[in-house]
Order: sequence, then C-alpha cells, then structure tokens
Amino acid sequence: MNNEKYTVYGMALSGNCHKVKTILDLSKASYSWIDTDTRVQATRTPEYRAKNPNGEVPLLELPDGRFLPESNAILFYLSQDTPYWPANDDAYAQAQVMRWMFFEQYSHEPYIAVNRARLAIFKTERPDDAAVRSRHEKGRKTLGVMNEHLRDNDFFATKNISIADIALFAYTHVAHEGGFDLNEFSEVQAWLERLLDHGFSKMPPI
Ligand SMILES: N[C@@H](CCC(=O)N[C@@H](CS)C(=O)NCC(=O)O)C(=O)O
Repeated sequence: MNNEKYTVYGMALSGNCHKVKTILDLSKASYSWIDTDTRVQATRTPEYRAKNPNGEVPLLELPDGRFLPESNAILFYLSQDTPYWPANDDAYAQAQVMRWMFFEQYSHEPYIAVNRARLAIFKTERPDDAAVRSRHEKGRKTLGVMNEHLRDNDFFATKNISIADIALFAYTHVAHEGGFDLNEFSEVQAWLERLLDHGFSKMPPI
C-alpha cells in the first residue's frame, strides 16, 4: 500500500465500511473519512451517484482521483504488499481468501448484517417477522460453519490473518445487535478475541 492519502466515503455503523477502516488502520495508511450516512439518503444524491452509480458505501477514492466501490474489492486493492494478502506464488492461499470473502457476501452479510440493519438501525422489522426469523435461521447456520472451521484453524484462509478475517469480522462482532447469540459459537468468540488482540477495533454502538 502506498503512503499517499486515500478518501473513504463511509458510514461508521456499516460493517462493509468498517472493513475499509480496519485495513487502513492496521496498515497505518493515511486517509480521510467522509461521513456518508445512508439514513439521510447521502448515497442518493446525483453528486454521489456520479462517484458510485450503485449508490452504496463504502467507496474508496484513490490518491489519483479514481474511485473503487465494493468493500471486498477495496480490501483486495488495499491489501497488496501487506501481510493480509498471501504471496503471489501461492494461488491456493489467495483462492482460499477469496473463498471466504465470497462466503461473506453470499452466506453471511445477507442474513447477519441485514437483520441487524432492519432490527436495530432502521427498525423497519421486528424479531417475530417471518423474514427476520428466516434470516436468523440461515445466519445461525453460517455461524455454525464458521465455528466448525475455527475448531482446527486460528484464522479463515491461511495460518495468518488475511482480508478474509477482516471481511468476516465486520458483521460477526456485532451479530448480537441483529439478535444472534454468539455464546452458542465459542470458537467464533475466541477468533474475535484473537483479532481484537491483533489490533482490530469494534464499530461504535448503535
Ligand atoms: N456489496 C457491497 C454492499 C454495500 C452496502 O450494502 N452498503 C450499504 C450500507 S452497509 C449501503 O450503502 N446502502 C445504501 C442504500 O442501499 O441506499 C459492499 O460490500 O460494499
């Protein structure tokens, strides 16, 4: 990662944005953060859409003015030449990192992050709603898969912390805000502690 200054358009309560903050902080990169709150439609303005036509945060602005959306693509970009992306001669390790980042976007975020958003941030749904219960069941299955993997592994993709751990940390450490009980998943709890010991920070409370 170079030492020039990045700009992040992000929202502090968003796990997807927290991923970007985590890699920048761990790498001691220089950046500014432009608070872009989806609750007040800050991503819906024509000015913002010109930067990210998909109207979402996070969005990274590179020192040369180019833009990059999608949290896991940003993690890939910012992790080059850091310990959080495996060496270029180890395609299997790189593929394992990608495996867990795809898992995060397809099997984790849609259930664990969405229940947190609907129940605790936007408060548009209630715990007994069928959609919430369905996501809860699927999210518990996901946490179970993670827990099993962590019985034999300290981290997700390799023996070291990678951007797969950064991606999965984001919404796992606040899963309780979406009604998930992490006491059921002791290996996940121990992994979170290892990451906090390494210097990961938590998101602010809602
Ligand atoms: N796949 C995207 C998802 C980003 C995303 O869902 N962002 C939410 C906040 S966490 C957002 O900007 N929502 C605004 C909206 O939908 O209007 C990523 O990983 O960056």
